[in-house]
Parts: sequence; structure tokens; C-alpha cells
Amino acid sequence: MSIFRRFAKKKNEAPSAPEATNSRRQFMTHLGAAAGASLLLGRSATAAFGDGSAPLDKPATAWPASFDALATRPQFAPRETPKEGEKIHKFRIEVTIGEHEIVPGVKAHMFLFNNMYPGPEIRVPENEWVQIDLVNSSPENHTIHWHGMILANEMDGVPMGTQWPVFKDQTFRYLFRAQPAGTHFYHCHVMTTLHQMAGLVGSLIVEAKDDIVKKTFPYEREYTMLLSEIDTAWAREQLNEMVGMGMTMDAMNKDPKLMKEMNGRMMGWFKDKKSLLDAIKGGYTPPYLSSMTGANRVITPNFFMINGKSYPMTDELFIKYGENIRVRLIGGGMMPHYIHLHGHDFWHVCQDGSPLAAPVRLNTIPIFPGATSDIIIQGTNPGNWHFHDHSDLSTTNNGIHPGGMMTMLMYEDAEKYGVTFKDTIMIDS
Ligand SMILES: [Cu+2]
Repeated sequence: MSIFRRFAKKKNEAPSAPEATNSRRQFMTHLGAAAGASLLLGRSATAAFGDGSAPLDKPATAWPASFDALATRPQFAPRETPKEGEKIHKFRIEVTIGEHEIVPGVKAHMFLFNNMYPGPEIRVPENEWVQIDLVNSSPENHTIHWHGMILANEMDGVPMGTQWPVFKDQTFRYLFRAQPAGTHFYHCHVMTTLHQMAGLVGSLIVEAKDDIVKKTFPYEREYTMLLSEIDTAWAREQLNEMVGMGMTMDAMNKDPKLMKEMNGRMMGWFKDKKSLLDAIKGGYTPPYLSSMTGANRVITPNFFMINGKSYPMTDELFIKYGENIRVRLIGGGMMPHYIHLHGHDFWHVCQDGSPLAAPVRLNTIPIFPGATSDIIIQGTNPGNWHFHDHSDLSTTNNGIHPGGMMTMLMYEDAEKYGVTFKDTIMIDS
């Protein structure tokens, strides 16, 4: 850090050219590989270490003119309620336990939203009202958190935080205005690690009224890719334990006295830090010390999915020469993924739903848990191209490559452009 500062200062003092070259050479010698790496990125030393217009020892003093400091304010007051005559888009989402097939021969018992994993994609126009009835037909309790939505606190879906969890045979009605526009998602917030991994996640697309992405890159087709992973053995053990515990909680829910006594003691829920410390003094053992919830072991995902399927059962993306497609990537699991497209660069156009200040050209995009990125792929290079997580662990099924988070970008008109390809879905490696 100090060396960077010294070098930048020297630059600002406008040394003569030979002196500057000499400084750079000394800098390279002293810093060795680290400094060399920056220079090897293809930037000149001047550009890499400050060209005087933005010296590295001074913070920026102005953002671009397009920056709007008020842009994160909700357009509509989140605590408003629908007025007479305003349209409300209504959905019903039921939670059950069922079997989901990840790849042939691998079925997992999971929680399902409307009998699907991931849950149904909810699409609503920006700023319109959305009403979702969460119907719980499973023996565990759940909520739904609307990830990315700016809504009233009571609608945020945090159990013991903003609402009581929704017990078996209960229904909870969520109501909010769909703001802001963009690619978002929803997931259960009860024991999130397990409930989200074990199925309770889905995409929430809020369609912009005036979509800068569509205006800049006209497109007809778009794809949502919800990325997630599961440790099948851990999920199975935990689900078994949780279902048992859910039944206990269900009994408590039916007896108000028991519920009051519980006072958030189950599953590590306490009103505040003091009540946790008091409970520990009184003999309470936090679940991370002696598991109340099954096996005490670190979670190790063994299946990596795009929209609930692992390669080769993942859905392909189709494109034609000259076409733009929009791809909405959602970090719907617990691990970061690094999605890479062969044979193309693409444009990163939105992050967490909002358009970027300018599209960014990439060939690999990190998708962190909880984040969403929209990209535009332009049909510029006919063929069938791999599109996959570049973290190799995530391209396996139960430790065997190929599998996991892989799919293909397929040109429907590839043959017309002379591309020949093998008629096979598995790579023999
Ligand atoms: Cu849940």
C-alpha cells in the first residue's frame, strides 16, 4: 500500500521520462511477481498505476453525471395498501413434501412449492400489487422472503422477526407492490440453510415498464437460470429431524400456553442476546454445540443444479445467428458460481435487478449467493457452446465429472453456417 502511494506521488510530481521509467523498473524489481502481474494484464504502467487524472493516493471526488443518489428510494411508499380499483395479481403457493429427480436415478425428498423445484416463476409488472397465499400442507413450518423487494416490514417473511412461521394447515397472505423492477427471487426463511436447499426457492421477475435492456438489445427469448446445490445426505438427515421437530412445534402452536413458554427457544430463536445468555446460564445448550437438528457435520454439496437439474438433464439455451437472448442468473443456493460461456463474450447488463451504469463485456460472471445478474448473449458465433460454472467442483454429480452446473448454448441454425457436431449429450472424459 505504502509503495503504491510513494509511486503515485512521484508520478504526480511529473518526473522526467527517464526518471519515471527508472522508478518503474525499481518498482518491478522490488515488488516482483505482484507488480508484474498488473503490468501483464495488458495495461501500460501509466494506466495501471495512475496517469495523473485519477491519482491512486486520492479518493474520487465525483461520480459520473448519470449517477442518481436517490435511485435506491422506493418509488412508492412500502407501507401503502391497495386503493379501490387497483389491480392485484394473485397467486397461491402450497408447500408439500415430495420427491424431486435431479438426474436419472437420483431422487431426493424435498419441500416443494406447488409440487415443483424450483418453485413456479412469478412474473409481475413493475409497481403493480402482488398477493400470494402461502398454504402450508407440510408437517414443518415455513415463511416466504421476497428477496430484493422493497416492501412493508411485516411482509418480509422472517420467522420470529417479522411474522410467526406458518404452521401446518395454515395460510399466510403476503401483499406488496412489485418494486423495484428486475430479476429477483423468493425463498423460505425458516431454517433457511435446510429449507432453501431442500427446495423452497423460486424466481420472481418484476418486468420493467421502460426496459433499457430490451431497448438497447432487442430480444424475443429469455431464460432464467436459478443456480443451487444440495448435500443430499445432509438434507435427508435434517429433513427427517425437522419433520419430527415441526410436529412438536405444531403441537405447541395449538396450545397457546406452550407457545408462550417456548418464547423462541426452539431452533436458536431468542428475543434478544440477553435472553440467550440467560438461557445458557440456566442450562440451555445452543443447537450448534449439541445438535437438536440431526447430524453435526459440515455441509458438503454433492449435486449442483440449474433450475433443479444437473447436467446432462439441464435445459439448453437456444439462439439463432443475429439474435439477442437475455439470461437471468440467480444465486439461489449457498455457494458462489462462476458462469462461463465458450466462444463468446456477453454483456452484463443488470445486477440485483437494476441496470448497470453501462453494460460490461465479460466471458465469466460470478454469481454470489443472494445475487442476481442479467446478461445479454448475442448470436455471433454459430455452434453448440458450453455454458457452465468454471468452479470444477460444481461440474460434477456426486463427485463424478461431467455433471452439475453445465448446459449448452445451441444455435438452431448452426448447420446452415456449416457447423458439424456430434449427436451426443455426455462428454466422455
Ligand atoms: Cu420452510
